Amino acid sequence: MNGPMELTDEVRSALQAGDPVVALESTIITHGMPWPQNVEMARAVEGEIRAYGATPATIAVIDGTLHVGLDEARLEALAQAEDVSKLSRADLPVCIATGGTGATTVAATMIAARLAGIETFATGGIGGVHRGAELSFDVSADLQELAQTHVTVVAAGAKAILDLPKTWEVLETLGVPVIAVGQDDLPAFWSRHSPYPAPLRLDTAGDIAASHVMRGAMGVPGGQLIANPIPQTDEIAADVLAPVIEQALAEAAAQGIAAKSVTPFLLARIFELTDGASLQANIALVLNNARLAAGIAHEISAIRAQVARQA
Ligand code: PSU
Ligand code: MN
Repeated sequence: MNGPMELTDEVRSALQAGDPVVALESTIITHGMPWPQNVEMARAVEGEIRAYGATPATIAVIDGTLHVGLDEARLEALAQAEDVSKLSRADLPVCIATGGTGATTVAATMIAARLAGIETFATGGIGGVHRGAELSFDVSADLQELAQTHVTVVAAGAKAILDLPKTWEVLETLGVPVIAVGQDDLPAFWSRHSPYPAPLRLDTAGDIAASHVMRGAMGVPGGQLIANPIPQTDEIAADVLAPVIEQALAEAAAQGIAAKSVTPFLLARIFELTDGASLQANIALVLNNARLAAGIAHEISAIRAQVARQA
């Protein structure tokens, strides 16, 4: 893809050299966190990836160009802008074709990463099956994307505002490997633990990278969801958050919040109701995911380099 896609110089040269690159989404910046914590988080995450010797590539559409890697001015403008569209798989080509500006969700970021040749992506939490989906049919396009697009996504699980057991069931049906890191149960975003056993467990970046490469080599479509628990010192216990989530959900229902607005509304209300504690935890878990993603990107690069030497 040429023309409407633009890589920063550092991202292009890293990819050409086969060096590790980590994709980052932008909906978490525009719709997931308030200003100015959103831009501080975005800078800190990029810094963390650089500290681990990888190149960050934050992805967004600006005036019809799909940017893979954002310079400081573009990052800040996007973080401050109001009324930026939230772009998922359905919206991304339309936005580019019509010269629009928008932030990419997990699904759209995966598509852009694959187009650019980036295999590893770090975020906070993926979208999933919303509570009450049996009536609303609200299931995030992130799940379908994981089934189709060969990118390994590092998240702290699915966001705990969702119906987690239904989210895990759908991913199982779609054949998406859901891999907990270092523990036998799945993490629950703001909390390390949940009652749900992990379908798969891997403990090292090397094993996660090898599984990613094997999936591709076998021609099995789709990516991997790496469920990386929030660090213990940063977590909020699930029983503390449960009533807060219930209240936010009740308010969303009473106000008729629907479709794309549900997730941003719930995250913003939970931040308010916890006096910012959930935001601090959210930032901490994204940083933690960025570190692991950098490690996985290193391991994938090492495997690719070894394969190239043998060929
Ligand atoms: N992770 C976060 N905060 C967020 C998101 C992820 O810590 O706001 C975003 C991602 O872009 C994800 C989206 O794709 O929330 C899910 O939105 P929906 O439920 O409408 O599919
Ligand atoms: Mn939705």
